[in-house]
Amino acid sequence: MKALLIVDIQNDFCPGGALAVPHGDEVIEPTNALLSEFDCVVQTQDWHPSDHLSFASNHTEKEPYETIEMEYGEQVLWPDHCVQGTTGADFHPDLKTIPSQLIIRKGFRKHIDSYSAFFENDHKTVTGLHGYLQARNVNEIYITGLATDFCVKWTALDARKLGYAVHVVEDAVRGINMNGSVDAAFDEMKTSGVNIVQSKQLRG
Ligand code: VGL
Ligand code: ZN
Repeated sequence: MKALLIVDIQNDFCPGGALAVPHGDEVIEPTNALLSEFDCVVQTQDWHPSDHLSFASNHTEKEPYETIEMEYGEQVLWPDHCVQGTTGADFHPDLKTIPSQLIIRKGFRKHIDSYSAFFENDHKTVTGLHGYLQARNVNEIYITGLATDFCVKWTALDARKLGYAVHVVEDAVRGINMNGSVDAAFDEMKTSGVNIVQSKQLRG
């Protein structure tokens, strides 16, 4: 059984948002077009408390995009984004969310960021998604959404580690791109066995 996993298509990651991914809204149309091809559709939602420690504003003398050491390793500091209950955290209004069967919220623990849909950034704390997918006999995952070089990449790598067949839909993802991080993300994903596909190949 295959699943479509739609990562973080939220206002704050789209143009005009607090952590806008360049051309982030371009992932919406190809994602919507794929919905009818899947019997299992899951979305993720970045969902931070306002005192989240991934926000530069919650550290003294730190600017967005600087890094700090957290207990689990290096952490990029971000502009405040996807704060629980705000419009920025809402899904983009053009994304068709009605077919989604499960919404996984992540990043809600103050002390730990969560890029992957499976594990938080300590690579230990689980989101529950793996249990859900196992219970539904999913063994193959197609990923769309934002951002290629953070949440999409970590979701794809963890899915491979957990044994899923993983496809990233290239025309339905966009990246933040810090120092070539989008190209590096595609390299890392391919090396781990992620298959790169185009949405038109999947539309029946
Ligand atoms: C993301 C940075 C911080 C993402 C989430 O969705 O890729 N990136 N929070
Ligand atoms: Zn975040």
